[in-house]
Amino acid sequence: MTYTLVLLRHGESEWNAKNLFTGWVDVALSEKGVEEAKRGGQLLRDANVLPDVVHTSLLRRAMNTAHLALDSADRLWIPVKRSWRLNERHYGALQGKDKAQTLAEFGEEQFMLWRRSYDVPPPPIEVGSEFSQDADPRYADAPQVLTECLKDVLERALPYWDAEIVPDLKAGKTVLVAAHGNSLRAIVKYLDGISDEDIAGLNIPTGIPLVYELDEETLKPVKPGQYLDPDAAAEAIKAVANQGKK
Ligand code: DG2
Repeated sequence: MTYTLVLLRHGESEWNAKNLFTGWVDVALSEKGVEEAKRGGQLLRDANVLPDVVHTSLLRRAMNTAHLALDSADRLWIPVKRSWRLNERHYGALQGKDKAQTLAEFGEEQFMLWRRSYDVPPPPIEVGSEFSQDADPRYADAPQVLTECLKDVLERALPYWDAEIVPDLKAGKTVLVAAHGNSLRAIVKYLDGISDEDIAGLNIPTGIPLVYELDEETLKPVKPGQYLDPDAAAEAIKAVANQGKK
């Protein structure tokens, strides 16, 4: 027997469209992102992959994507669990900065180190600055986070995986995780056992469900995760990889 896990990156956000580093800044979905989220739900419905529970972050682009996708799949009634542990990686002092300008200013090596290295965080954001979340009440129960690398994201996501997601999987529920480019990269790294070096090359497209069948004993994938629209996913992955270079 296997358990079914669906990973869904939110639809395009307004800041994805503007090519800005977002992190914990709580931006809305763009119009295109709303359509992507709805289509993600249709893909689930067409494939008859029907979530029984959804886990999402505290950021509206993921929460609204979950809502729109589940509405399209006629599963809006399922329980929703939210946690800051599924938030996007905190992008530190890069939050609010233009990706292309950052690339031009710091060069490709530093840009890619900040964006895709496993263990190099961007400089911390200044407390009290425009794009900082230090006074945001939704994080009252979280430690203060001023920047994160992917390793930090995995370390804060894993306790949530073990405590909240695994029990739902073991109860036989089809679990939807509606989250972000980097929080999902962390989960995929863990599930697929991707090395610290190779994870730099993994990008996740917006709005296309990625379906895993997990072994009931090991909770590891029995085969590679499948995007429900593989052609669209392949195109969108290239575009994410090239962000900044435009
Ligand atoms: C993006 C990811 O996060 O950016 O924070 O800018 O998935 O919430 O839109 P998301 C951001 P990259 O790491 O791909 O540059």
